[in-house]
Amino acid sequence: MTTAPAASRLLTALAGGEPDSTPVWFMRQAGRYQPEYRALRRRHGMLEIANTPELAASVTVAPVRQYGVDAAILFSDIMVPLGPAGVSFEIQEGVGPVVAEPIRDAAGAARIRDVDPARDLPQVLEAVERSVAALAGVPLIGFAGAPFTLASYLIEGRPSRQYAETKRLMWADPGLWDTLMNQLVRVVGAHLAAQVRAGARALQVFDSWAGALALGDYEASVAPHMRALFAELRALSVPVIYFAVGAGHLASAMAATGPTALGVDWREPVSQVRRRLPPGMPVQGNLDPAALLAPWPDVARQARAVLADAGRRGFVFNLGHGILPPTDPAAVARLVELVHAETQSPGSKSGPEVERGTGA
Ligand code: 1CP
Repeated sequence: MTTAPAASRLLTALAGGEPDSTPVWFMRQAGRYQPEYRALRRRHGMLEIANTPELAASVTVAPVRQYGVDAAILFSDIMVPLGPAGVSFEIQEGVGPVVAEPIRDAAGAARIRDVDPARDLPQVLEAVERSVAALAGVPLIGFAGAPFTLASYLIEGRPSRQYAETKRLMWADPGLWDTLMNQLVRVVGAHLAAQVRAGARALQVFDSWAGALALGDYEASVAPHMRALFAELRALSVPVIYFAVGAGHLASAMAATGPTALGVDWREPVSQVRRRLPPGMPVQGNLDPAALLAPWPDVARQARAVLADAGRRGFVFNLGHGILPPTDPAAVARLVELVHAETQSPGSKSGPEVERGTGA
């Protein structure tokens, strides 16, 4: 690394500033809706792609080249660091992560070991390095699952709707819960720090399922661990986005744990969530992912409504959750163009074609 990275719309917005156009990227921007990804998946498993640096980097970088998004997100999964932590799992077709031996007791929690990413996850760090090199200044977002969301997979053993076992353990054995959460903070903290050292310039922590918790339970059993995690991440000096689904009731409690920015879903307008956040905290969101399945005039109308509501300062355009598999990639490209064109500041001369891939 010889030169300072170029200024970036994403980083400007995450610093609370007003970029030349609103930055846009999408959760799950690399995935099933892309014919190229589906073709690759016919030959390789999801985890095989994530664990093969050349493949992971090419899948990571593709949406920047194809759609002109302002950031890439590492192609991996929130479960990946749990492998070397001692958890045996697979990603089942049409299901998601399935854990061989769900954690229900102290012996189970004690199986979660520390992870040294340089030793245990070198292929992921190589994927980060290769992606960063190919991105030519466009920032790479590193990520991890938040301890609660990881704990939900570890305890339930698979995707869940009720999180009944997770809540049961949280209430029945607070000591065991804290032991497990502390250990997950260690694993996640080490994994995120290693991604930044390998070149990631922003981080997103996915607490996708935290919205299932009552506010009091979030504050008592999750927030202290998030505070510890974000305090540790501050030393990395990169912005950290904290995201959950269906978690409007948790917005101010989540913001108080110390992330740089909050990722919000589509259920509430950004302006309304902002009233519950510290003044100036950057926000990312929040077009309904299903909107991208609608005819273009509906996509455009809803995207414009998000932009008008959220404003330009400290705002990163995204969906409220991941891109849905039936989405047309052409609609994704068109949406990126719309966001850039509609938010272009009067003084900036370069259009979307010029900007594409430069990271400016
Ligand atoms: O075979 C496949 O292609 C399976 C689909 C898939 C993909 C493309 C899975 C299984 N994981 C991934 C990649 C992935 N996972 C990324 C890639 C980067 C990008 O966004 O482009 C990321 C960021 C994740 C993170 C992830 N995995 C989350 C957090 C984001 C979210 O969706 O809320 C979660 C909850 C998971 C678990 C997971 N992995 C896979 C699935 C289908 C799921 C969700 C299962 C469930 O409903 O609980």
